[in-house]
Order: sequence, then structure tokens, then C-alpha cells
Amino acid sequence: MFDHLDITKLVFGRLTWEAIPYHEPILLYTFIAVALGGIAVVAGLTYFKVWGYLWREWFTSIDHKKIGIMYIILGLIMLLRGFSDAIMMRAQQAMSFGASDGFLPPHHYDQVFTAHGVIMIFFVAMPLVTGLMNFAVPLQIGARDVAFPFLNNFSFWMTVSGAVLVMMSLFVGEFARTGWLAYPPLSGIAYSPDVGVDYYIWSLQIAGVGTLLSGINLIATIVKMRAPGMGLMKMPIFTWTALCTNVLIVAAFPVLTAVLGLLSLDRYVGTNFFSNDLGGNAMMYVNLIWIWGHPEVYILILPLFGVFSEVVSTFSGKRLFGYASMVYATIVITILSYLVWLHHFFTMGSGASVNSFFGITTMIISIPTGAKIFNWLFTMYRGRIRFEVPMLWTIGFMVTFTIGGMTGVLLAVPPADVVLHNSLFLIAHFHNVIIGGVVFGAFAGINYWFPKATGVKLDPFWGKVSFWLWLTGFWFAFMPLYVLGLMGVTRRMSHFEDPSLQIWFVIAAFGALLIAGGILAMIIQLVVTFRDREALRDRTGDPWNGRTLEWSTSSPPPSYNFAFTPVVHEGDAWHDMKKRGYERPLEGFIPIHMPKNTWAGIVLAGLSAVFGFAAIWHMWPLAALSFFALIVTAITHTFNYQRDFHIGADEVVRIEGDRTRLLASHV
Ligand SMILES: [Cu+2]
Repeated sequence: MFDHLDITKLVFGRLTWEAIPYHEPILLYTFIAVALGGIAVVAGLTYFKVWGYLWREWFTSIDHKKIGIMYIILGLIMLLRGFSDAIMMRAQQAMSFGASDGFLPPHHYDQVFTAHGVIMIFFVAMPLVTGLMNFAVPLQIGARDVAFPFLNNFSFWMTVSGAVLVMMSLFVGEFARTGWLAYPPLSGIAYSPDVGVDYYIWSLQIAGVGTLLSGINLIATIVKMRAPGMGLMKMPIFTWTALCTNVLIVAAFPVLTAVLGLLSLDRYVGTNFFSNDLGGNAMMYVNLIWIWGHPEVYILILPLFGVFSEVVSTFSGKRLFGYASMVYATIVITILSYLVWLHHFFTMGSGASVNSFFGITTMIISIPTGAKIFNWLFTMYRGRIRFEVPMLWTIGFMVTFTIGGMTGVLLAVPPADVVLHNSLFLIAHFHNVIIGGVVFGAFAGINYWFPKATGVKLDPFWGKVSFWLWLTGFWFAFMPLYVLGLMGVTRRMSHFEDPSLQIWFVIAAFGALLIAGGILAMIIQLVVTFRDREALRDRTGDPWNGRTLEWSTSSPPPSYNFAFTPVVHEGDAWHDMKKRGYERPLEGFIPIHMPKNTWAGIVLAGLSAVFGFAAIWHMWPLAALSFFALIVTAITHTFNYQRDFHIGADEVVRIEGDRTRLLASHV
């Protein structure tokens, strides 16, 4: 009845040996390099018997601090991939003029810029931002963890699963060739019959579930788990921006899930939501994806605005200027960010009235953003500024981001945008605000909280080298694109005919090399910090003379964060406690109730990745099996009663004894 061919087809679906790109030299060598690197890492971890430790202390950990650190590690690893795509694009565009076609064939180039955008937004910027929020928010509000620790672990691994699927598309099949938002009809089954768009859809759907759940988690944490006395207007600014960001996540990510769900129906069952015919409407996809997309850019930048506020206030040695106006500016930006999405396609032809509405709402956003910039400047005014690495990234941000903001207001003018739409001017603009804002902010946050997370300050020398290379690299890489964009050069081109343009692309490629140097300096910074960790060790728990509660704990903080929940009287609670001559309790410790680590998060996320892979390749038996296993695992986990444990009072005495010894210096 079933011959061998049918069985293979049933089990393996669209997956054949042809899916392995062994005929593409660049991919083949990359595969060999990655495979060898992977084997070396696995062998090393096995040799040093680290797997058990990693599994017990990290992979199954429900500790928000460790989950935050793992998010940041994921973001930095994916930055290397996302940036190697950037280097490939810069090199191709600098070389491919006239008779030369460069080194990337067009179908490969299309995958590279699509993967670059997807990876940098979903698997670099999002993990870095979520990691910083996960690490710092519970400490800033005086809580022992987030509201749902298991869910937090699961959310992280769902993000990892999405990243794994995107990385797999490099070596098994191909990735989408549609651009990072996969506009139909190009992303429909007619024009993209291969697995690329399906990799795109499933990796984002799986990671999107993780993001949405961590959004709910952090909102519940901030609203319900603040220390006594910490009213909303006494919360640290970073926590305020985190609250607004997670409200945006909960409001926007379901739209992404829905629109990608509709696109999957078009691809898998032949509906016509976004097709060119049978009543389909591709512009509905574009509207929906930007109803998610624009809030997304504020989901990325708002927490970093919070980081900059913390850094400016700490390194100016002054209370943040205009705290209340900062809070209101954040709320106004949050609301407005949901009312501007159409500025991404003024060219849709929706008429002057609609375009002016969205043009004006977009321009208005620059007002609360400008207010923030002035508040940071007024905080620095007459402050005793210490130019430590976090402060350098912050000042670099202020200069770079302001320019990017101004070109954004220019693009918000519909007639100007109609000329500049999809030109390299637009590329320069959003890299200006994303690199100058999100990337610089993430590095400021990492340098700022690294000593809290590890007890060791990051090496300042290589920190500064990295900063200056990134900053100069950014300007060399993107200023030429503003010029080329004004000359009408379109984005996403892999070849050019006009030789007079080449010099600008060569300068831009030089800029990308400088940024590569900045990334290398960052890796050296980590290695040197590890080597000189004793010299760089911070024994105070408060190396920057901080103002908020996270600096009241030892570094790294104990798993339960606070032996006693702090009582807050003023904003900048730790600064206020220090002013009041806070004495660290040495007795009266009680047992602390903490949730236990769990295997369920990584297992459920792993099964989701298997399900996604099976759905991509139409391996339906495997899809059914993994889906069934998902349900069974989820139900099994609910019966896992042994979820909590007690840290006995004597254990707390021991930990606090060490910590008090550790913290004795400045109290
Ligand atoms: Cu926008």
C-alpha cells in the first residue's frame, strides 16, 4: 500500500538532502567553522564536567538575576551573528559596482539583510533589554524575584528556541528573502514557496510567546511586589520605563502573533488574507505588522532611557532632574507610540488627511523625548560628573540619538518621506536611533550593573577603547548612507551601476570595520576582566555610590536578594537610607521561602522548537508527536508539588554574615 517513497515523504515532509546548502561555498565553510567551534565548546564543557553545574545552577534556574544574565549572553552571542551579516552587506555593497558582482549572489544577499534585521531586533535587542529588566527590576523595587519565576525561565528558553530555529535556517534550508517584516505578497506561498518564510514565522511565533509572557510577568512584579513605602512616584525611573515597556509588549505582541498566524493560514491552508486576489489585502498585513512594529521600537528604547536616567543621576552625583516630568514623558511616549504606525508607509496613498494625522503624531513624540534629553542635561549641569564607561556610553547616546531623532522628524513630514521612503536615508535614520539608542544603552547598562551581577567591575580601559571604536565607527558607517539616501539610492540593493557612488560605500565599509574593532575590544574587555578579577573586585556592593535599592545588596546578591524587605521612605531609596545612616541588621533573621529550580521550562521550550521545525518542513507526524509531548509535559509539571524550599534562618545568618563582612566598608 505505502511504498518506501510515501513513508519517507510522510515522515520527512519537504526535508531532503537538497536542503543542506553544500553547493554554496560561503555557507559550507561557515557550517564547518560553526560545527568545529561547537564541538570544541561541547568537548571543553564535558572535559571540565561543567554540564551538571550548568543544568542545576543555570539552565533550570528560576532566579531572575541568572535569567537576566542568560538573556544578555544570548543577545551578545546573536550580536556576533547579526553583525557578521552587517559586515557581509557592507562588503558586498562596497565591491559590487559595474562589472563586479561582489561575492554574494542576489538570493543570498536577500537572506542576509532579512536575517540581519530579524536577528538584531528579536534576538539581540529584545534579549538585551529583557535581560537588563529581568536582572535589575526586582532588586530596584526590593523584591525577592519576579511574580512568576517558572514562567520567567520558560519565557527565556522560548526566546532561545526561536533563535535556534533562525540559526538552523543557515544550514538546513534557507531563511526568508523578504526583508525583516516579510511583506506579502512576496512572503505568500506563490512568491516564496520554500521554507524561508516558514522559518521566519515559527521562530518569531515561538520567541513571541516568550516575550509576551515575560511582559505579563514584569507588569505583575512591578505592580504587586514593590517594597513597603515604594509608591509609584517613588519607583526608580528604570522601573517606570520597564513598566511602560511591558505594557506596550502586552498591547503589541498579540498583534504580531495574530498577523503571522494569518500569514501562516495563507501559506499552509490557502486562505487569502494577504494575497493579491480573492479579496485578499496585502496592505492589511502592512498595517497590522506596523501596529506591532512601531511600538516595538519603543519597547526597545524605553528601558534604555531608564538606564540613561540611572547612569546620569549616579555619575553626576545628583538626584535626577525633573523626576515627575520624566515619568509623564515616558507615559506620553508609551501612548503616542501606538498612534504613529502609518508613518512607515505614507506612500500607501491614504490621502493627505490620514498622512497629516500620522505625521503630526510622529512629530509630537519628539517633545517628550526632547524633555528627557533636557532633564539629563540639567541633571549633569553643576553635577560632579565621573566619566566612567557607563557615562561615556550615555553621553555618546545623547549626541548620536539626538541627530537620529532629528532625521526622524524630517521623515515624519509626508512629502519628504515620499521622496526618502525606502532609501538609504531611512536605513541611516533607524540605525542612528537603534545603535545610538538601544545598543549604546545596552552597553551602558551592562557596564553599570556588571559589578552588581558579578562582584567585579568591567575593565575600564578596554571599555573605553570599545566605546570610542563603536562611536567613530557608527559615524563613518552611517553618515555616508544619509548622503546616498538624499541622492535617491534605494535600500536592499546588492549591485550598483553608478561608479560615483562607490566611495560612499567604501567609507561606510570602513565604519563597519571600526565597529568590528569595538566588538573585539568588548570581548577583550571581558577576557581582561576575568584575568584581573581580583584587582577589579568590588567589595562594597556599591561601586558607583548608587542611589537605588539594587546597590544596597552585596555583589552578587544572594539568591533571595534581601534578608529583610527594605522599607522605603523616599525616591532614590538607597541614597535616602545611606543619608539616614542605615545600619545593616546582623540578627533576627528568619527562614526565607524560595521557589525551586525546574526542568520544565527548558523541556517545554525544546519541544516547541521541535514542533516549529516539524511545521516548517511539513513533517506532520513529528509535529503531532511534539505537540502531544508539549501538552503532557505541561500537565506533568503542574503536578510537581516539590516546587519550593526554605532557606533556614541559620543559612541566612551564614550568608548575611559573609555579606555583612563583604558590605562592611561604606555603611
Ligand atoms: Cu515607526
